[in-house]
Amino acid sequence: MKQWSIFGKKILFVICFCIAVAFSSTETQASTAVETNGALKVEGTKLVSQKTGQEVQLRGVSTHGINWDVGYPYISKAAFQTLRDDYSVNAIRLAMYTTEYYGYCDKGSAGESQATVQATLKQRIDTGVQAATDLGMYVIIDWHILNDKTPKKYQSEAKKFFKEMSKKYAGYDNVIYEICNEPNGGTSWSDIKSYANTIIPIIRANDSDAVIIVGTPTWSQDVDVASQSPLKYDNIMYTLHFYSATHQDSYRQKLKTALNNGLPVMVTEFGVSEASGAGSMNTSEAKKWLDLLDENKISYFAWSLSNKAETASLLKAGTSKTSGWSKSDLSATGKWVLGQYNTRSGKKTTSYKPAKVSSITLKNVKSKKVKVTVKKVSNATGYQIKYSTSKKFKKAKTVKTTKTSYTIKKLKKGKTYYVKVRAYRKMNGKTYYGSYSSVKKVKIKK
Ligand code: IDC
Repeated sequence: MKQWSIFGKKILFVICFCIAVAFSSTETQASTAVETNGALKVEGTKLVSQKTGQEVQLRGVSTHGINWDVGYPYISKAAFQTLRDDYSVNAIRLAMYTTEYYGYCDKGSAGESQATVQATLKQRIDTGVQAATDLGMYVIIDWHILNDKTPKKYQSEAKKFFKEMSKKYAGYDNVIYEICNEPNGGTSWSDIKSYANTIIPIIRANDSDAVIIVGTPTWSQDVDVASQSPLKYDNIMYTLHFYSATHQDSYRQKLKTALNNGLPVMVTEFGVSEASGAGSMNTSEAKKWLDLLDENKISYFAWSLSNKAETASLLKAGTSKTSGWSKSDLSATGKWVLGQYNTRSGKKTTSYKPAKVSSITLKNVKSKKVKVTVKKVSNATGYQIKYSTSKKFKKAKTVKTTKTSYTIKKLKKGKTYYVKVRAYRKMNGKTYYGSYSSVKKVKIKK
């Protein structure tokens, strides 16, 4: 018998093991963007998979500056996975400011040495690259120049930085280098070209075929200018940035000119706000932009994954969640942009949240009880009843029931109770709540 039971345990183990393998393999069948496409290359104006030869379009999210606390808390596998699984995001851009906010080249008011600031920033980049890699997402390392205006200003730091990065990530199929976010302040295309012609060979020496993104004059708007005199390297794309409440038809015209001239473009940053990141949203113009980009299979990245109180942020101002955001954790911009991502990538958005309870009735029955009857909500697993002697539900009690009627006991005679009910639904181990019914009251007379 003993022998048998050991044997039995072994069989059980084998069965469990097989089930585990079966499950893990079904999980990996839904393959990630990087599993499907591998390394990328540029062909004509398109981004293409080196593996399949198919055109690839990235729908990405840019971090805010990874230099400070409205940016770096979201560099994690959990955050990126939420974006990937719930909002159809297949790429991340890690925006590292060179001057603002403890910049890589100008630490500003940071109390640490410049070398410490740099080490911290490189550590954050590595966390981001590893998380994206684990999740099969593409990832841009962005040298986020802005107040420094011309990439020439910190060219020697950029040389060192990209040498180190390209050496470290040479074997990664998913890493993309963006060498200068937004040249501005009158920086000419020929200045940018001279910088690019310095940095690109440094990256190429370590990583011969990585895709490299080059900024264009006037805050990366002048792709038309770049298209008249492109760089002489393969696998290069040029940046166009837009903020739809500011940049509209005339800027789309610049894109059309650039494409007509054969320039490969990537929108590594866009917003539905004004160019300042604040102000009003303009979703009808944003829709025109995304339609044009989708038509041309141009990749785009939304600015920014942050809870900073500004229109451009994808998260609700001040939300403390650093991953697992449901729609209610997103800002108006986040809801619109990530909703577009889901729709445009063909993802069906299923809302597990049950409907609001439309009505309830209360009846005081003998022995200080109240019978609560709830109008049935389809798909609800059950109902949560909340009651209190305070109108504001102070010190409220809650009970759950899977039935549409429930009797609350042990109430206090002579008191008035306020009651509201919401439906809940259990899906994949999570509980989703609907909205509460309106409040009803009942006096305990018997
Ligand atoms: C903005 C941030 C904002 C920050 C500001 C200055 O959203 O919180 O205070 O930078 O550092 C860009 C830039 C990007 C800007 C963004 C919105 O690449 O750094 O971020 N924007 O102004 N180009 C056009 C708009």
